[in-house]
Amino acid sequence: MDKCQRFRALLNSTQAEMILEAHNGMSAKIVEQAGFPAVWASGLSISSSLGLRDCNEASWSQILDIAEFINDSVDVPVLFDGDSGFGNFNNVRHVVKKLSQYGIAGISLEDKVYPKMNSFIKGAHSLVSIEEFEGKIKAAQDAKQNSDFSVIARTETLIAGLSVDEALRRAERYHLAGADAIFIHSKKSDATEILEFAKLWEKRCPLVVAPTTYADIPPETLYQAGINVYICANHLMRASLKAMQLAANKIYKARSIGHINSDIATLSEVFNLLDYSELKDAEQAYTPII
Ligand code: SPV
Ligand code: MG
Repeated sequence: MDKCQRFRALLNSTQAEMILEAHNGMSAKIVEQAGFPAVWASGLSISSSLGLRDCNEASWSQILDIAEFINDSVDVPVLFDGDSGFGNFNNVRHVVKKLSQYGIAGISLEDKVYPKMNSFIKGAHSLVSIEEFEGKIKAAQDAKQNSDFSVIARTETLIAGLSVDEALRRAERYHLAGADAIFIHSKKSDATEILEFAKLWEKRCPLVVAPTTYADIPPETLYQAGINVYICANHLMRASLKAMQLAANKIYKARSIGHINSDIATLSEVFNLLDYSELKDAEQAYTPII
């Protein structure tokens, strides 16, 4: 099965599949080695690691370059966070064509205006019309170069402060427009509105969530409610931020790197992760002995 087919199988899995964020090739390898079945190429995490804010400050091609590194680093499928599509339907089809040429397994597109703002930033989160977003879903489906590439429609209805009924109305239209799954997002600290949505959705198609703010809910409870994919959306970026701050402060304070080794990865660990031994083998195979 290729990566697109494997991701499709995850969407239809008989358990809640947890997938974890990566923001570069190294973090993607860490996700894969930990055992996760897929990588979430998070817009927030990629932007943050570039030193930029999650409001389309980075261009679509800068984000795509990173996604290509992520995808090349792992054998597991990558789900790309396509924000609101980086413009109109035409930008969507351009991006989807590139993603599917790279072998990326799918895109999540959200129904917010462009430029978008991260869902957890207080303030207005304006949605585009249902008709405009239906056009983006259709454009994505028509542009994909692999028939198993997944197009996930993410509704930000609840983020925008609207009702579960409105979220269902939008999700139903997106489903009919050809979305392979619905990503329902919430910023509440409990899962009540997500569970209500899932119950009323009645498994019309797979559901995806990112329970960043209602993190205590067990994946099994979500699965029982009809949710198939559980995205841990930003946790390696946040782990690295803390680890890097601790190391930087410790080194600065001590004016020395002598005592920091037990807090950080060894160089051997770096070389193992990046498989330097393969290069040695390749050298032997490809370098002529003169
Ligand atoms: C991301 O990881 O960029 C997401 C998820 O879109 S969230 O930040 O929760 O909106
Ligand atoms: Mg995002």
